[in-house]
Amino acid sequence: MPLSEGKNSSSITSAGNVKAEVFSSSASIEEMKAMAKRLRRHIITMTGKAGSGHPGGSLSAVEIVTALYFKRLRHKPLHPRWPDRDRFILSKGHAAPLLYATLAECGYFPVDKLITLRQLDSYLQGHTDRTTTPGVEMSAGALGQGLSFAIGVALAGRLNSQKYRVYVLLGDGECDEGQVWEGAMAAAHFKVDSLVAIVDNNGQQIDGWNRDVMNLDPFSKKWQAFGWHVIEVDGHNLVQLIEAFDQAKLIKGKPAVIIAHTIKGKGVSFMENNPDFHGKAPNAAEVELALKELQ
Ligand SMILES: Cc1ncc(C[n+]2csc(CCOP(=O)(O)OP(=O)(O)O)c2C)c(N)n1
Repeated sequence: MPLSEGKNSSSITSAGNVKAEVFSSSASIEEMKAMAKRLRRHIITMTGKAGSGHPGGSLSAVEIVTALYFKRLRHKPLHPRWPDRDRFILSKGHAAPLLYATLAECGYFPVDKLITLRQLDSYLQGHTDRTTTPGVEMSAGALGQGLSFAIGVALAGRLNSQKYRVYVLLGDGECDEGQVWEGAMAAAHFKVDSLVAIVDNNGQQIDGWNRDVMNLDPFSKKWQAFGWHVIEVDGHNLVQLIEAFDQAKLIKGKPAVIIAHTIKGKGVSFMENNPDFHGKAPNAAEVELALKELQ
């Protein structure tokens, strides 16, 4: 069944098909591109309806999350706490609209819930809450903590002889936080090779360009110096992302980081590289324009 409009319509989702519980990886690149566009439309609609939220850093990470959830992550949308699932940890918790859209498309909860983003009593709050939202692994929003959390989850898997892999998505601005580098040191020290960090390297943070706020360069060399295997990709290229996940799996005795070069606001012309849309929702006219571009 091709990816098509409709509730939980992914060809790879198991929603509505209890026999195929483990997500398969049969989606084609074309199907995944269509899904990426669909996720972008959700992000625009959700934040527009809420009148608040973080579209820029959600849009930049769409392909990263698509490649994981629809190709490489082993998970069961109908059984969110399946003990052997691969873990996806969203450390940059403000990109919650992207994660919610993805989880809904996978079948963790109905797609029509997405428009309840940030409403009182909704389980789709502005930042993630693992106690209320099916499929969310970590309550996040305070930046800098996800890598440490992910190391703990990976080490627990090792202690329990479980085979799951742990993926954690960080923002590049988030890497200004000292705790990220404490985590980086610990992961290498403990040889956490079931761990993959992905940095959404869109070059911007809340107040503008990283190079003006707090320069991170030489970014790749920093990770190498901390003992990580570094892979750099075009973060909007699904093929490169999938290959990077596969390469990371082969690395033994050290953690891997994928530095994904992306564009903040990707896919919507007036949002691209525009820090105004870091934490500002599109108004009604902007929603209309954006959705037209994303047809
Ligand atoms: C500990 C902490 N300090 C400050 C903030 C406020 N804040 C929210 S998003 C953000 C910028 C993050 O930049 P980046 O990680 O690059 O995210 P992206 O550009 O991908 O959205 C900041 C400073 C926060 N959420 N947590």
